[in-house]
Amino acid sequence: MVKPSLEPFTVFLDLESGHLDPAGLAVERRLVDMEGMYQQEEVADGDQLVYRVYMVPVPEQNSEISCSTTILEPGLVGEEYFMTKGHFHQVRDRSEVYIGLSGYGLLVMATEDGGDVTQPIERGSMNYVPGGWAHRTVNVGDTPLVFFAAYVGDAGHDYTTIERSGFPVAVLRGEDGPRVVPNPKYRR
Ligand code: M6P
Ligand code: ZN
Repeated sequence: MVKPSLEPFTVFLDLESGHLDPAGLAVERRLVDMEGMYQQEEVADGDQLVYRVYMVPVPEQNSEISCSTTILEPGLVGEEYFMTKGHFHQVRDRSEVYIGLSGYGLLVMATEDGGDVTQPIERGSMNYVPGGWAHRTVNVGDTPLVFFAAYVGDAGHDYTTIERSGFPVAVLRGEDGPRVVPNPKYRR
C-alpha cells in the first residue's frame, strides 16, 4: 500500500497570461542575471525584466510532477532575441513537456555532444523534450511568449554546463524573420 504524501489540489491557470491562482512561487530573471549568455556583452539596461517563472509548489522528488508557467518578454539584445537561460536537467535522463499558451517562440534543444534541434512554440504546441536534451526558449514575436511546463519532480536544473558551453546555436533577428545560426561563443 502506498501512503499518499500529498493532498490533491487544484490550481487555475490563465491560458493567455500564464498566471496561476493561487499564485505560484515566482522567479524573475533580468538581463543582469544572464551575463555572458548573449552575443553582445554590453546591455543598455541590466535591470530589464526578461522572464518570470511561476512554480506550482510540489516536493522535488521522482514521485511528483513539477509544473510551471513561463512568461518571456519580447525584446532584443543587439540582434538576438530575448531568451531563457536554458538548462540540462541535473538528473540527465529526466524529460519535460511544454505546452505553448500565447506568443511566438522557438525552443532550442541541444545534447552534450553538440547536437541541436529547434522547434516552434506557440499556442497549442506540445513540445516533448526527452532526457539528455538541454532546453532554452526564445521569444521571436512582439508579445510575451507564454508556456506551461511539466517535468519529473527530481530533474533539477544544471545551469553550469550552459554557462560554460552555451548552446550550439543562437537565434537572431533577420530581414525575413528569425535566423538560427551557429553560436560563435559555443564551447563544447
Ligand atoms: C520552464 C521550465 C522551468 C524553467 C523555466 C525557465 O518553465 O523548464 O524548469 O526554470 O522554463 O527556464 P530556465 O530555468 O532555463 O531559466
Ligand atoms: Zn527543464
